[in-house]
Amino acid sequence: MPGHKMTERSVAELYRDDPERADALVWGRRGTLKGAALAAMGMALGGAIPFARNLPGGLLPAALAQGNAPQFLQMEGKARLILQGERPLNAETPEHLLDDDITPADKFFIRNNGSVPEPAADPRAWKIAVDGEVNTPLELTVGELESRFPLVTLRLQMECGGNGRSGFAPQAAGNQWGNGAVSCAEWTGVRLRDVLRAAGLKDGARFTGHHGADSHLSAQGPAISRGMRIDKAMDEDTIIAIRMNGAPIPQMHGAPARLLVPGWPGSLSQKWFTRIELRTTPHNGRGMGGTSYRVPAQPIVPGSRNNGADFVDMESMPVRSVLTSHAHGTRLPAGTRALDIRGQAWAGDLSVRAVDVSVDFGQSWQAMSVAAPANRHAWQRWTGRIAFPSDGYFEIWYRATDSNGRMQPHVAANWNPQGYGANPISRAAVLVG
Ligand SMILES: Nc1nc2c(c(=O)[nH]1)N[C@H]1C(S)=C(S)[C@@H](COP(=O)(O)O)O[C@H]1N2
Ligand SMILES: [Mo]
Repeated sequence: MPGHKMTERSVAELYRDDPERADALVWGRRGTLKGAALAAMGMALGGAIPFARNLPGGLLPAALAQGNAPQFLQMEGKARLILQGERPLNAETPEHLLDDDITPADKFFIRNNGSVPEPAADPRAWKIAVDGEVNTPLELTVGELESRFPLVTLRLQMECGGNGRSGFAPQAAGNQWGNGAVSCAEWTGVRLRDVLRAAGLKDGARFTGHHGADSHLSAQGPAISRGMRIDKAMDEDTIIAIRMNGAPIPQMHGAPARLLVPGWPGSLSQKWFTRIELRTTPHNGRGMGGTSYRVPAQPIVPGSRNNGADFVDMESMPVRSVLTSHAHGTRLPAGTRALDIRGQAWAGDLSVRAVDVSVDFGQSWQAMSVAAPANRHAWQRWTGRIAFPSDGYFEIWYRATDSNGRMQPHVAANWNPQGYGANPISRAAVLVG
């Protein structure tokens, strides 16, 4: 291998400047890390690698696998979210800020497809129309919704369909989300099914189409307009929300009313909600069809072109976990041998059966305790204690398993052009000493 020609210093520098090239040089073609190269990698990481013997061949240590330094959102009422884009405004919550069981407004990720509308002058007079395949089309104000239908309060996870997209190789189009395009707030509102029943569903009402008040930046027309199968619309946890965490919904998150469709792609949870149509055929709004919020029914060649004709709509989101007690890149005092860690896990319409953690590059796994959800569609708290045999560089690998037994895979699977459904095992680098 070429390592013997390099000084340790140069390898460390190469890792800083061009980690992928450094990795290729260090690992060579044989994929075993030895001698000078191992020492060099340790130096780049800031400590020895006690479990180096388990490091899978060619795997770039998580501490070195970072892209460009992130930019942060600076906005009144918002935490230091990772900025994904300014026009339209998109920002993701760093994993370690997702530690609350109920996501506070300041830590709630932002996903816009267009402009953010001006606040309504009179929120209670905001109108929502129900039309299409119904016996009695309705137009209800937010005030009428509140007085006519029972109010429910639920903790509901909402996750962008593209959460985890940065896990795809080659890179898929769109915001390069890590794991932080997710939230679990406490929402108050009325069940969508109560409102639909009040309008009276005709037999032909098989699908919904959702509309909001925002417009697209590049062209005329709506920012996004998606729809779903009627079963999900009639699920008892699908609501028209009018309060978030006991307060009016912040303007950024869809005031004065938004749909909340937990467990399915966040794009269904229409903000600034103005109208729902009942349809005999799938909705054809912006964000429907082709490769939008759709995944291959049969795997396609990663990086290939595809018009999505054979794709299927993404429905229940795949299982995922976040580590919230310690940020990636945490440095712990020398001599630290035990660490209490925790996080959240969720699985679309399913629940989470297990969360397992490895600190030896996947050689051994340890079960964490997983709490029951506060209600269906709430995320679940996991906790546990891990041990370090010595000082050095470690990676905490964390992996959740859903109630059907499916677990997060080692690498993002089922590549698709717009990058939906990536839920690989996550790795957080920790340096002890
Ligand atoms: N009207 C409207 N609703 C919308 C969107 C939008 O751009 N406009 N974005 C959708 C997407 S893709 C997601 S993931 C969620 C994000 O909600 P948040 O910004 O409150 O986090 O809202 C959904 N609802
Ligand atoms: Mo989204």
